[in-house]
Amino acid sequence: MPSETTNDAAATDIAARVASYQQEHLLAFWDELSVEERARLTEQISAIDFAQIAELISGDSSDDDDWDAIASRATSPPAIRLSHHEKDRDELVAIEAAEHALRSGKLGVVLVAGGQGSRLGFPHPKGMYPIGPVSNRTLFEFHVDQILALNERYGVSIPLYLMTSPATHVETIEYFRQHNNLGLADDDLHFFCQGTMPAVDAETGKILLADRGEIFVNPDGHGGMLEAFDKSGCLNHASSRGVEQLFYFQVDNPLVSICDRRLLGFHLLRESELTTQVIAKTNPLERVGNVVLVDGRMMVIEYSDLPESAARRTDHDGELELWAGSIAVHVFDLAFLQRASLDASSLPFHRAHKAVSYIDGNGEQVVSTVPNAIKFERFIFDLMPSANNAIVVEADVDRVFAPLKNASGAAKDTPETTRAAIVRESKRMLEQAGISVADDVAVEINPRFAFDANELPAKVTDRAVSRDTYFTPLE
Ligand code: UD2
Repeated sequence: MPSETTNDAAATDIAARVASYQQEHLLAFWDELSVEERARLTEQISAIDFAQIAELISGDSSDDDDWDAIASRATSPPAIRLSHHEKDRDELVAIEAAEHALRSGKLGVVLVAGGQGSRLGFPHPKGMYPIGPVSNRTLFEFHVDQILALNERYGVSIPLYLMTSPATHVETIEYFRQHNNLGLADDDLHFFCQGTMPAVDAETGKILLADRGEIFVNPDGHGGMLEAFDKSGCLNHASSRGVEQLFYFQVDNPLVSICDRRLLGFHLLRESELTTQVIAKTNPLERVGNVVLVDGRMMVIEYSDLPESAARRTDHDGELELWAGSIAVHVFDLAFLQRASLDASSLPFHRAHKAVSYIDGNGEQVVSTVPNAIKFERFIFDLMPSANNAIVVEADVDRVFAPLKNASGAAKDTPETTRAAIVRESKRMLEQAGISVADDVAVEINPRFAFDANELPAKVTDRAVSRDTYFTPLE
């Protein structure tokens, strides 16, 4: 324990801070720590907002919400459906608006890549996972190739803001450095690291130690993007570059349609501050967030919180009433993000019960396989209720969503299912262009080769593809 006689003002200060929140155990091994370990622990403790943690442990949390009551008031959100009856006219106007915004350099892209991919069992940032069925391109390459293709098509340079976490930051930066930013100019690629939150013992509320001189922390959720984007200077950077809309997506989905023109177009036409791309759920209990309207505001009810009776409700046509499944693709109005980032309460913390191994009061490692701890996380979709004119735009799941979540062998969202979806979509494009593909042949199209099916006939000379082929521009 730091003593008064150490003359170390910082140490005395942290001792007082932990004591006033009954977290003295964090300094139980202080006397055994090296100078460096003490400095690191002091830094960690200084960064913790103990009052906030105390409030989160004891106080209200959005997880105490009465989901039965909320779900009973939930209806389907304002939406542009695929089967929209004014589809053609509206859509053309929307796409024109989107292309105008793209050409005018008003778009920026945020990629959240702070997760550790533990379910996938890949010991590197998930974006480095080689997923290309023929090319073996990584998830990061898939995303950057799309941005480069948009740049070429619209004569712009769209800035990419890439969110990492302390666990992925250094390796991600090194990966991009070693690969020449995958072709992006230095000023078009910005990394920012999300914050962390300490985990607490679920019974006692004591903050857990990962080691004798180290507090256990976890990334603060994809909602940490709001604070980190602002604090890192990226928000100002985007604004000073003239960015007005930000396209947001997750690293795990190689089929994502970056700056999707239909999505972006309706977002602009409806003057929405937050527009979410959704898929129509085929199963009421599907494991995706449900985008709903409650008391006039749009929000997400996670599948785990949605009571089964509400999930199964149908409308007069027999269709699921709460049909809109979130695939975590959003367009944010930048001015809305600026406004939200000034309000500390914009995003509540959620509590997740998880198994966390820790160091006990005797300095022994306790390995836990059952949920013994509470982790605190923010979710970016909690911005929805404060956004004006928020809408959802439906997309065809086969065209835009094939997330890589699990290791081979799992029932879904594995490397195999994701690769198969990429091949299916590439095949669809080729066949739409009048090019046939033999069964059991894998095809993959780099968007820099052909952005859509219309561009294929001029570039592919053979009308039939009979062996695995990666369509990519010649370097
Ligand atoms: C998320 C959504 C779910 C659905 C699905 C689509 C939540 C709670 N659920 O489920 O409704 O839309 O995605 O794929 O969001 N990430 C960070 N930092 C963090 C945590 C996550 O950057 O602290 C990133 C992570 O790298 C990944 C993404 O956020 O790209 C999703 O995280 P996840 O895999 O934990 O979300 P999941 O699949 O439970």
